Amino acid sequence: HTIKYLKDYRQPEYWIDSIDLQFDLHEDHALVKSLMKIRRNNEIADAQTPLVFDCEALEIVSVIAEDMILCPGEYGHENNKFTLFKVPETFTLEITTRIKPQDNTALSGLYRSGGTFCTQCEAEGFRRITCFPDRPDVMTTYSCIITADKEKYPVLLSNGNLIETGDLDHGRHYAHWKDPFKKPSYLFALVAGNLVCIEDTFKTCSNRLIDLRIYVEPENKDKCGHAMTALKQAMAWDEEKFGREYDLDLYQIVAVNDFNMGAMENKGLNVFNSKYVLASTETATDIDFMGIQGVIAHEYFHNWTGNRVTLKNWFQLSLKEGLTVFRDQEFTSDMNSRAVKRIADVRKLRAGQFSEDSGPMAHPVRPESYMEMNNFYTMTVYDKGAEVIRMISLILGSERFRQGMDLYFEKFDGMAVTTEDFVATMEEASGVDLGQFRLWYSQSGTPRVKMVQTHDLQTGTLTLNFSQTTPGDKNQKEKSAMHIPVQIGLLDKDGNEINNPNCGLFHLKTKTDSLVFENVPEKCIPSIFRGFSAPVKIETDYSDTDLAFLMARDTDPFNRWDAAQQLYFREIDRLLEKTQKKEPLGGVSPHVLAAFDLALDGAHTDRALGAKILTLPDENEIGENYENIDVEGIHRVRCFLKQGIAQQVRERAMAIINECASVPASDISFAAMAKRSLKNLLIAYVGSLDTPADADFVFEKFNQADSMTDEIAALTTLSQMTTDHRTVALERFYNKWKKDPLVIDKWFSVQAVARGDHGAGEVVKLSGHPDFSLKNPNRVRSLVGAFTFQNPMGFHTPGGEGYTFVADQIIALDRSNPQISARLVSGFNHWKRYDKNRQSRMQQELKRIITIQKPSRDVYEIVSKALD
Ligand code: DPP
Ligand code: ZN
Repeated sequence: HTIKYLKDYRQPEYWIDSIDLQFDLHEDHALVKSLMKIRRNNEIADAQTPLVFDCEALEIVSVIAEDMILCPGEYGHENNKFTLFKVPETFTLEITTRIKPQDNTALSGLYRSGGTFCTQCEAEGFRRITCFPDRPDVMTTYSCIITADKEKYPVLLSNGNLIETGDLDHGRHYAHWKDPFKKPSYLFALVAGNLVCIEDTFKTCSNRLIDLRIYVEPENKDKCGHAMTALKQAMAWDEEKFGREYDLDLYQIVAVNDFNMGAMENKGLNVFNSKYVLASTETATDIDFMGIQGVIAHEYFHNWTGNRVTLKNWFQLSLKEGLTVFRDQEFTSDMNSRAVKRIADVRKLRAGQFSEDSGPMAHPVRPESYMEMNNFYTMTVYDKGAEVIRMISLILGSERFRQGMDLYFEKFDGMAVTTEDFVATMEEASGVDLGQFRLWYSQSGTPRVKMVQTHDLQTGTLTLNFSQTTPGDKNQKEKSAMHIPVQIGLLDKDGNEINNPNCGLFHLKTKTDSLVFENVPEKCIPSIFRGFSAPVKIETDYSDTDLAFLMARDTDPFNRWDAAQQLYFREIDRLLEKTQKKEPLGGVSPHVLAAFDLALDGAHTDRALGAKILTLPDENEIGENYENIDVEGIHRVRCFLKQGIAQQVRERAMAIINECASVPASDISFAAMAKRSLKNLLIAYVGSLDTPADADFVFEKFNQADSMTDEIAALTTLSQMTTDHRTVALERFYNKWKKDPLVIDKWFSVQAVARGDHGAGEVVKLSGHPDFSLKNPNRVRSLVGAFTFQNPMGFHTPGGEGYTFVADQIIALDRSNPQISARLVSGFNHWKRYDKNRQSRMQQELKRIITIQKPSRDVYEIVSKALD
């Protein structure tokens, strides 16, 4: 397996000015005819330069160059490359290939999902359809004719505009599509199936009427309304916030059940995992509704950040993904609650990206090398990439950031560019120097920032002493100091903001630096990294009292939540030390209980934020604080803390649960969602006490539930209890929903994450359930993925049964779908952070995985890095 390096990037040797594709779809194969107009790139190629295209898993049927039929000896076809040894400066080339979509279990290229043909070409799937320079800097005009059986596949779709349709002999028909915009091959798409659509229109800022269509299987027609609403919101938002108008006259979305990713932004024809389209309040949770709104918007925003301006090479992936995640985060913030969105994103970043940054797959936001590109659709590229854009917008200010974005679109529309082009444009538009800031793209690892205060009350001088370090890793042994934006405010003893000229944005650029505030004669509390102004690990000298004060009084809602987290972490750390010393745990500290109580008061005014503040960090988030992870200790201590709190607040919790009970299931306004989230959180606290009366109470909530949000929340709580209601509820839920695959995914997940202390037996048994299948990525994620990543006690069962189970699934999956298999492997990435027994068992499984016959490149890359 070869490694590709950014430093080796060269321009393509041949350009493809246009490609006319024709697909003949049949039950056991598809014929793909591709007619290309080819032009030598004289900047780097000459008459001696062979033409080399990518091709994979396809049979070449015929090759015609300039009307001349070539024999197999006149072109090369080996090692996934198609070669013409000598070609003229410009010529036409027609290649016909035969592929087997029906056998394509990797779900990359052209494949079948149920009765529907669909494509996924990002990153390198187009080469599994036809021979082509399958790289994002080759931008081409596409047309596409699809022919298929009319009865089985009445709907035939591709990118761009529909030119013509008609009937053919033998019950077949065709559709001819043409995309006026040049695009890289990864944005090509085709769909053929028996689908129905819901339709709507959107009037753009220049009064153009756009047709909007969402295609689904007939039984799902009544579940698309929310996705359509989200699409129209996203279109209006992008006009208002970024001045971006949609360009084609038609925008199509297709939902399919079998999909490796969340969704795909193909030009004018997004293909979606049905999980991010289909929703009704009976079948989808509030989190699902939010997820749909966010992903629909994300793919829509790609039309400008990704499609109109695309990537020079895959190392630049964050150019479109970091930027588009930033855009979808801003959209969600504007549509709902900025603070709540920020908290959710930071939790994800800390638990997922920080852990990636400290493991064997650590890489910069702009990676320097990869073996398999699909392994680099990571939280570092996406979420840390979005943080980098957020910091740029903070440093520039929103007005100059917008000017920078305008200039970016103006300069690079229709081009394939780099993250460096982006940063340079931001500098050009704003006059701000981002020289040192560029390290965020090239240096891996999470910086640690320490803040220590010295306050001289006599002179009224408050000094904040900052220091930063980033631990070395394989990418860079020594790390340079980063440009870290620190958003700062000062609070007086009553929680009022102190006006001081040094409040606001502080630029930490050196290893150590101090910020001095004058005229602060009284005790005050600094609030730093407001809104999580930089993706760093923060250490402070706050006392528990300071944290409780910030949790109650900070005017920055994110920092109120973060102070609560720090308070919980400290309490957990204290308890963890006790369990490790085998001392009795005693009780929960009174100041933590008092702080929780106070937050419960606050939850009356902002329920959504209240629910976040009252949520304990999960076991992964806690583990991330320790170099050596004590699986049982963390589990035990967290349960202890949760129960301690529950005992204390039981009565008040019951009152709030009742108060929030009245919201109608059909109401999916943010306020209604907030009520449900607070109520269900408190039900979970009560359930953690696990008495028979609590079990009856939660079971009653389960039976009364009229929305999926409430139903799954009660089921989740029950599934962690010892009551017999657990089995009854799980069975009842299954029988009620067995026809709806997205709901059955939830049923698998609930059980996959519960009762890790019972070992891995339940999940092994579930993998034998008739509804479990390795063929459907959502199902694999819902059982095996949830178990691996969200059930530390189960996955890390000391006897190793969890490891063996997951490794077995990885090995089986690697034969059919390497992308999904490789995702699961990363569950073993942190093996060196566990005790000796677990280390050796995990290492053993990694070795077993890599010694199977021909592991995929995807799995090989992750495992070899983990074992290194
Ligand atoms: N479909 C994936 C995304 O939108 C990859 N482009 O992030
Ligand atoms: Zn994306």
